Amino acid sequence: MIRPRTEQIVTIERFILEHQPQEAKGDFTNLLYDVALAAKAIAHKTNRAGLLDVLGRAGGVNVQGEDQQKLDVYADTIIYRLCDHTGRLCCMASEEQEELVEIPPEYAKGNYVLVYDPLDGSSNIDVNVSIGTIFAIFRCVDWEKRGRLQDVLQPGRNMVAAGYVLYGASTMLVYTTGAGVHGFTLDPELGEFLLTNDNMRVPEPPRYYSVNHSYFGRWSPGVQQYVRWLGGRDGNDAPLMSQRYIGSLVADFHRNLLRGGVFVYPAETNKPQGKLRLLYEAAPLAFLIEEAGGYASDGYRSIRDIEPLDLHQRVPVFIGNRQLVEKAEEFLAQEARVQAEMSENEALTEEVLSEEAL
Ligand code: AHM
Ligand code: MG
Repeated sequence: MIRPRTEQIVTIERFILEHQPQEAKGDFTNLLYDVALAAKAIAHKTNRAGLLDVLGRAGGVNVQGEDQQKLDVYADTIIYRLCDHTGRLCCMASEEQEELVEIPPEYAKGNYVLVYDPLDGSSNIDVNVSIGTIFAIFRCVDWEKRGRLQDVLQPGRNMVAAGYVLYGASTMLVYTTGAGVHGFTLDPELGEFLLTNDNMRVPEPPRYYSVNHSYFGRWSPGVQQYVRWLGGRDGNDAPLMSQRYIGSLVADFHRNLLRGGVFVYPAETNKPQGKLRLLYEAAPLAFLIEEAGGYASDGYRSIRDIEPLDLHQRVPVFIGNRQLVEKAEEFLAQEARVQAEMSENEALTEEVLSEEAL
């Protein structure tokens, strides 16, 4: 096997160290290593999922009312265990845990906060389709009273780092600390993440749009029109794109980041806030896409500006190349204008009718 010369090999440790802010004390850098270590442990387990008989349901149901898979439980536990006693964090929040994840008081000494979706796309585990971990780091809001819910319920704009791990044909860790987006691939022989994608930018022209078309009938007219536009069926100013949807957010996002495109999970009649979670899924990916030159919106405003009110809050998501996401905002603004006009007309008609009845 031909290996690059040693001086060309950049490990994730070396990269993080060389790119840490000058004032960094090391806690933040080490926290990223901890996450990378958890990612290796999860990758090891997912690669052997069938062999180790860890497939199938664990029997529990998570706070979203969905069945938990054994690997979800493993991923959730390993991230907690690798990060709870290091003294770098004051609390955590996980998509798999209903409440704020507290850290034993003797270790809750750090000023950082970790939020994570331990294993996203878990319904794909049984069918051997790529899955992922999503994470983000905040600073606590008040050093004196750190470890409270307020530390977690911060807008994505306050994140100091965000990233994901994709367990696919190879395992990749992609992260940002606000200075570009960088991707590392796990070398299984070395057991180390090596820099493979430095300073990733979402390319133009975009190649793919990703949406679950089977929900078409549950979308608002504005979203329906937008998705028709994406597919070139409404107007002729959309870039020529293919439709691709894996149903694993990290995998769909990663492909679109590399090839250009937009991922859409809008509000539906039966899910008014869509499906994806603001804290563990949408906001971290929004940070990454902005750092890569793209944009993420709930259809009306940047996802990074939304203040979470609840740990498990959901949000409609439009994320990808900026002009494609801004086009969604245009369609939804137009829809809002039409609705406002209709309600105004209805009010006028009612007024006229009631005057006539007098
Ligand atoms: P999960 O957090 O329960 O794994 O669900 C999130 C997943 C995302 O990875 C994916 O984008 C979405 O659900 C797919 O949902 P759907 O099957 O409704 O299209
Ligand atoms: Mg998830």
